[in-house]
Amino acid sequence: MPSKPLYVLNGPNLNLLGVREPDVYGRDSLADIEAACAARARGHGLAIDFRQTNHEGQLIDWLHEAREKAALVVFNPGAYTHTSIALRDAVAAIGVPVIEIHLSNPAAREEFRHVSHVAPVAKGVIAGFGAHSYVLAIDAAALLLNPAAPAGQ
Ligand code: CA2
Repeated sequence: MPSKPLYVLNGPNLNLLGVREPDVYGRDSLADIEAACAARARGHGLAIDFRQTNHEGQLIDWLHEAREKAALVVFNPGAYTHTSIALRDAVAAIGVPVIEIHLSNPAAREEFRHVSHVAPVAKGVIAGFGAHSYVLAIDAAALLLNPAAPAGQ
């Protein structure tokens, strides 16, 4: 198992989780999700560094930082998913696997959410399982980082 942490990066408005729009995004706060990710990662012998920002440039700086400091990035770019070529370029540039995640299933929502600029350069995408999308991504990260582990562990 790697000594570097998993970065879990969250984009704009995700700080509002649990406060507004529970029908779309669930009742868990981002702090609840962070606790669930940390516990799941611990079970895999991994550590996480969990962050949120409302600023595109900050996400790019964190992705660049991940190049040296993270084993893998779990990334919910929020609405920037559908708009940001700059984030796509950063994900493509860093050489660290990135798992794109979403609470909702953007493909089942408005047409403007059907495009992800990040997905083509991500290792994979997990979407539509609410807060469980994050926990499933931690499991996927553990699998990617330790592919020899038997299924079910
Ligand atoms: O489903 C996801 O995780 C999204 O990345 C969430 C983004 C949305 O723009 C993407 O299409 C899909 C929006 C995050 C906004 O989060 C809020 C949380 C509570 C209240 C209002 C917004």
